[in-house]
Amino acid sequence: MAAPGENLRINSDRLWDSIMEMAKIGPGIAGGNNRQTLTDADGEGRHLFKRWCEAAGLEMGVDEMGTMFARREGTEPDLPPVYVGSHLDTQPTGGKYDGVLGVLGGLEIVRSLNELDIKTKHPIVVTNWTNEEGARFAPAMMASGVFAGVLDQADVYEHVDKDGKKFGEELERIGWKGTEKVGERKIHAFFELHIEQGPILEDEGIDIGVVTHGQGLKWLQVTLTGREAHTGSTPMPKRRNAGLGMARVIELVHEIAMDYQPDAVGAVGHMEVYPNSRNIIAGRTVFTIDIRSPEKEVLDAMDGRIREGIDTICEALDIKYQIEQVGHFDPVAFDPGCVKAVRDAAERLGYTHRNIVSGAGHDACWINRVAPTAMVMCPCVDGLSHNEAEEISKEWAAAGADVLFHAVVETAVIVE
Ligand code: HGY
Ligand code: MN
Ligand code: MN
Repeated sequence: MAAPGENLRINSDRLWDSIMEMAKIGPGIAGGNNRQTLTDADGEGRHLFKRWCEAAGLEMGVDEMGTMFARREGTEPDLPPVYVGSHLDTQPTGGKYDGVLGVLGGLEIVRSLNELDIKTKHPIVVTNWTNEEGARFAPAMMASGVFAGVLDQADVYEHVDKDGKKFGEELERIGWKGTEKVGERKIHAFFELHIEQGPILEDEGIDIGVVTHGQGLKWLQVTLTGREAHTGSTPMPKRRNAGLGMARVIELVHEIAMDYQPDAVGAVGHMEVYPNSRNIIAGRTVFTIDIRSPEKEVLDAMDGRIREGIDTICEALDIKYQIEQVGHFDPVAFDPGCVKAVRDAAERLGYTHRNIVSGAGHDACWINRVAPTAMVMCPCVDGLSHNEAEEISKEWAAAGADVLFHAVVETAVIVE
């Protein structure tokens, strides 16, 4: 006799169609998406998600960070719900699946439960966390960070994008600032389905990543100040070249990350040069260093060495520097019970699986601080993400959503 729900499967066509429908909102220039947080496109995507949730009989709540919580009632409404979700905002040159798979995978679970007329003891809440990417407004995982009590809401409301627009004002402008206090919801467990955003699962031909840990991250925003001068008539020894300083720091970050292989990573993805004129030596550069490691000691060691190196580089070039930490979380270990539910589901469903450490940050990394949390990963083509060419197969999406389905309903407890 099969255990309750043993043969549950999501409807993979419906999931895929929903992902493709969402992908039409905030199209990129190369087949992916540019649906950055709190833009009109983000607002449009939120409305579509809300319509779908209401069509599935869910009750929508929105908190003061704009995070969306779509609730399916349980037979015991007073029990804390099982939350399942991710984010709908994308990078400026993002893919169709990063975050979206996790939100719509959660919605697909509800749609399937409705279709099968299955009830669960605990309510289930499908979640869209605001500003996971941190591309338009730093830091990443912003709303989940406020929910977990590690970021201050009033502070992040004042964070500005490159055009000087404030987060709090943009949230009001798109009409998605809710009234619910952030972080008051009680979470029985949280599950997040996400593409791996790396090459391991595809290279090894494995369907499911059972995410045991998430690596730690630091974002250091550096401002170098030299002196603007003529690129033609200024003798080399008299230059205070902030552009050269940035180039040397970028090389330094790479070299230091290479010292801690195979796991540490480091790069500079955000760079601004002022005045950015062909024949003016850069007087000021602003850029963000992104370093990560599964080991806190390594992350701290890289941080320290980079700061020392910046001091040496600036001394030699006679330029000034400021360093501001604009993002940080230590490596996380996900809840063993939830991780087991994911692993058992993959096993039961006959999917190949392996333990994996998440290279990317996710909302689950913060929610893990306030509730038992785990993640399910599926492969992506060439391990590529944060690139409009990001691609997955329908089968990978279905396998991930099936495993998510089982882990969620097992935790929410099916009512016979
Ligand atoms: O930066 C990250 O790891 C995530 O994609 N926001
Ligand atoms: Mn993501
Ligand atoms: Mn991302």
